[in-house]
Amino acid sequence: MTGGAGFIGSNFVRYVLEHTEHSVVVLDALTYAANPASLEDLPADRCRLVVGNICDGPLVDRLVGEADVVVHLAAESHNDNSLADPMPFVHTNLVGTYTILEAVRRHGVRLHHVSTDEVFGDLELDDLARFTESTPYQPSSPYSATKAGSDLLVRAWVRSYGITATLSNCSNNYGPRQHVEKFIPRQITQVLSGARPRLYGTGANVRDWIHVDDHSSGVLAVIDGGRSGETYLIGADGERDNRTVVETILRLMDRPEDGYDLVPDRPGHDLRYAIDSTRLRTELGWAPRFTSFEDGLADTIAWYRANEPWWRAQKAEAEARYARTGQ
Ligand code: NAD
Ligand code: TDX
Repeated sequence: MTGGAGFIGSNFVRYVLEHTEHSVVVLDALTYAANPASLEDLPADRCRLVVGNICDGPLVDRLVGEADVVVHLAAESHNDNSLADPMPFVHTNLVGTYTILEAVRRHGVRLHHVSTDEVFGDLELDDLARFTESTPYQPSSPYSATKAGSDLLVRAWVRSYGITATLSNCSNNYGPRQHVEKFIPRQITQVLSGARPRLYGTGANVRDWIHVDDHSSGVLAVIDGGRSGETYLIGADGERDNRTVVETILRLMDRPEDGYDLVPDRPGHDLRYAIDSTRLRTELGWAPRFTSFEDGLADTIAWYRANEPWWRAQKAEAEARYARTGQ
């Protein structure tokens, strides 16, 4: 798999080792977003880390040739970074995915491509509509545009070259081991650092939250039962506006609910994401296990409280980047 030292990747590796008999080889470039500590305690006979870039054709070719299934998660993943400097997103998300596709084509190896609901653009705040597998692509940011492009490359390689590949598009993940640049861990670690949470704009934007372990079980369900060329949406009916999420974090951390700051909005900020996961549930029998967002959030807060050495070094660097835009 690719991207296994990042947030979802490292939780996915743990999920696979716990719930299956498989062994995993992780290809990861260890960018700023990775944390090798996320893999350190795993059994060496079942998880091997190869440090390298998914754009490195010969390396990717060798590793794909040794694999039964390739699960592709490596990406530049943060919208705010993509606004400041889009080039790494074009490189990793497009050229990197192309490099993986050419290797699975040569070796006839099955691919699962992990993607995001952001490829669909956004929904109106007062609309009841949700994204489905047939929603047209209309990405807003350099990040989501490059993820949309990567999905289209996968579909084209299935149709034109006959590779065997499935795709999944998931909503916003939360849980342990997420980089502190992202919304929920940023706010938790603000409070743990004695600072105030930072809410973009008015905090009215809505995200559809899913626990990262439920994303992992969804990906495994698609790998086990999904049909080649098909896309499956993964979501757990977790819609919340950002202000509600910040207030919940403050309450769970015994702080006043109004103890946050409003900061400049993200340019082009998508209003609302919402996933209709009927297909995954009915065709593949998947269901989320974390049905209470508050319980999952409380577990996540407890994890960051107990694991300060894991995140402390990233925090100053991430806040220095936000300071440049006043966010
Ligand atoms: P992340 O930023 O935490 O981790 C990305 C990992 O990929 C890092 O370990 C990084 O070192 C690695 N990587 C980056 N560029 C690389 C390259 N060129 N070669 C090799 N490795 C490279 O991201 P994440 O949040 O864990 O997201 C993982 C995947 O899931 C991405 O494809 C993302 O688009 C998708 N996704 C994320 C979410 C979410 O809420 N975080 C939701 C849906 C889909
Ligand atoms: O400090 C903040 N304050 C704030 O209000 C940050 C970092 C974010 N926000 C807002 C912006 C979004 O409306 O919170 C929401 C979530 O922000 P992010 O964590 O940056 O996530 P988002 O932009 O929604 O994208 C995430 O979900 C889909 C992941 O980062 C993507 O990789 C994934 O594809």
